[in-house]
Amino acid sequence: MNTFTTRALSVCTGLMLGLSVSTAAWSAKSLEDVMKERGLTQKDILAAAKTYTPTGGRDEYLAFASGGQSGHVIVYGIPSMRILKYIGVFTPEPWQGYGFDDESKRVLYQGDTDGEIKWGDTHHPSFSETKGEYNGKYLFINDKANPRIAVIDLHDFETKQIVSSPFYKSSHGGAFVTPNTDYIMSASQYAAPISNDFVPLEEFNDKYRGGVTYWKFDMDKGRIDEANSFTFELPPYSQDLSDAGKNASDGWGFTNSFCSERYVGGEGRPPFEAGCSAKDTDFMHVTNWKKAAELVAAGKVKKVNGSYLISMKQAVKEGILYLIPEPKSPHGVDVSPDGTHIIVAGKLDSHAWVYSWKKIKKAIDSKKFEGKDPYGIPIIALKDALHTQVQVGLGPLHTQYGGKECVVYTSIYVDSMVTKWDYCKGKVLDQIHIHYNVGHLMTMEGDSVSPDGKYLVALNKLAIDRFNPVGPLHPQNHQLIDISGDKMELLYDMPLPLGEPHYVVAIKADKLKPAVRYKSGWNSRTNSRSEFKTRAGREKIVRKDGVVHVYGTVIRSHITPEIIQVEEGETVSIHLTNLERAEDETHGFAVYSENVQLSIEPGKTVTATFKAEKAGVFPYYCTEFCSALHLEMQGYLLVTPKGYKAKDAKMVEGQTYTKADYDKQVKTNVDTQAVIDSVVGFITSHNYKDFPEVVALVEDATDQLGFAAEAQKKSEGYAAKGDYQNATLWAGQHWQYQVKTADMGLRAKTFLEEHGAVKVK
Ligand code: K7E
Ligand code: CUA
Repeated sequence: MNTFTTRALSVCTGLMLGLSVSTAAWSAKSLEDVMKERGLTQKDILAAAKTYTPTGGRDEYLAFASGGQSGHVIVYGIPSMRILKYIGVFTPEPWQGYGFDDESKRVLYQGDTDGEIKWGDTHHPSFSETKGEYNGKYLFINDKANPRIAVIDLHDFETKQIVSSPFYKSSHGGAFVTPNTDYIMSASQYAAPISNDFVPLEEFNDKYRGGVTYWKFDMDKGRIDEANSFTFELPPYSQDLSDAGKNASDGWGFTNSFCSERYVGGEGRPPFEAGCSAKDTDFMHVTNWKKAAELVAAGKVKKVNGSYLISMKQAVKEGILYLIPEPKSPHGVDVSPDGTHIIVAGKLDSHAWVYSWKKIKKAIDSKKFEGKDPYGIPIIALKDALHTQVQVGLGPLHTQYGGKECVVYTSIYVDSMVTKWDYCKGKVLDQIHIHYNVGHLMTMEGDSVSPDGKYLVALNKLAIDRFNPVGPLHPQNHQLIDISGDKMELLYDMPLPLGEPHYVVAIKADKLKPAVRYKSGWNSRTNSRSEFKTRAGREKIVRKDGVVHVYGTVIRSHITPEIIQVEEGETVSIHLTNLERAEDETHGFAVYSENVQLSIEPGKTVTATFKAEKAGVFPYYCTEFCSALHLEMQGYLLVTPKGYKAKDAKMVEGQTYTKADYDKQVKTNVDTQAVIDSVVGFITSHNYKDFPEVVALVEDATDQLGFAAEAQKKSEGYAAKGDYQNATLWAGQHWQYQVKTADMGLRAKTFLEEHGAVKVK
């Protein structure tokens, strides 16, 4: 057997052999044996069967969870609960090169007013919607620590934009979208001066403010339009969560608050927690965004800090801002799919309060108010807004709508429970204990106008004893619950060790159409052709405006150029284009001591710019095990001392080659070509053109074969001149290209075999 087939066999079939051995050992045991051995009950087996996803299987839903303190978004499948991706949003994420390449740094530091903020506290993800249905195009998420909203494109699961509020110093009540994603709501949290100046606490009532921003979203561009966004100035009441009205209540927004006492603790006064929970009720803010948008369009709203700000006075005058009492220290505010009801639960009240939009609207239309708050905002009386109050448990937080009419699920923090109840009739239907202290909870497509129900995920703050101990900081626990029947059934515990997941949203997986590659030379962050796009054979090093621009490429298994020489003190800008088209053929790029880590997915062009401060030798390499000769995907950045003169000496090679070596390599190449020919024969005799994945592989293989031909020509040229050193090396390179061709060819062949390709004439 020749060298190639031996290697190919060891690489390709080793895995399969291993698998069949273990399958045999596994099947020798019966299900009963395994249950006994592992102490599993029938119920466990049923739960396993409902969640287990065999190899190659897909999930019905994809969930996008906030990564809390990590500043990331975590993507996982439901019901398998397998984690699929961490998306870097407000925090660098090295695997994606996010915050390491120039292109993504520009996104990460967008909207960063005070230097380089490298983290965020992500809370609430939400999908873009069309007519209230998730459309699978974009995901938004807020940063509570810094008042920011990020836009993630679901075409490639990358963060594309970050905007920052010019008014707030924190923001919790975002991101919540209006039914056609005209706007993304984001409310402030901790009251603060609207300016960036120091304002003493004595002026809290007069100068500290809250607010709710409606960020204008342009669905075609996939970007927030800051210039046409606007903010309602609100009292310093610690605005909390929000939700946008839908259907019946479309055009309106609802925002909670939790310290309408306007209390400030410290300096010998009782703490915030005492003063902020003194009153029996707080205020729900009701804002009319449609009318506000008209005022903005009509030029009737002034700009403050460069952005439209609707003062409370103007909002009251225009009749677009109201308050309604709500249960003490509320948390979630959730609008029903038909928009007719709004549910608010107070953390310090065991009841969930159900409001009727019809009643609220009637009070607004008939100007029936019980009074005004200190800022002149009309207050609608509770009795004129309330539908019912239901005792759901101690410490209710958030509510999600299920697939059945009037049925909702509320997280009960103190009791560590989920309560299923009927908000139309006002009665509890079922309760389930969870582990432990649930925050948000989520049903499938639960925020849309037509929730699927089916599964519910409880996002538990404390895992305590659920998992193997890993030190004082425990993972958080996402618990999957089957809600398809009358009784809720716990299916699975998933530890999440990345940060506190405040909220998660799940979409039907088939609504997402993610790309497998970029157009060649693509800047993914701006979604346009990169000015640094480089083609094979056109690699170059150009010095311009004091910067050494390296236009390079990566392809299995080399980086071009392999040597970059600069002088100490020069700024180096390395632009790399991945020439691959095959699915999942990403290359990485790291340089010793320079904090460079790029992720170069097929087609992408990315840049790393840094100053070569010190003279020295800096190896660089590909960080993805992309091919058999991945380790050889390397090079040197040589930083010469100032004024360095190259010595007049030749490189001495570590190995010398003879005609015998050359002949041996040529023989191997001939054998390998025979393997390639047989694979090509298989592919072309099948309907491979019907499989885009295979077409991409064939294109890449053809490229590699083209390179192989060039290498062969060089090798033969040197051989003709009797230079067997270079002839052997180029023959070896010829073989490398052949191996990569064969590697892709075999992958294509396997794909065709596994996907029912048929023979063609
Ligand atoms: Cu309840 Cu930020 Cu929505 Cu945490 S939040 S739980
Ligand atoms: Cu490319 Cu390893």
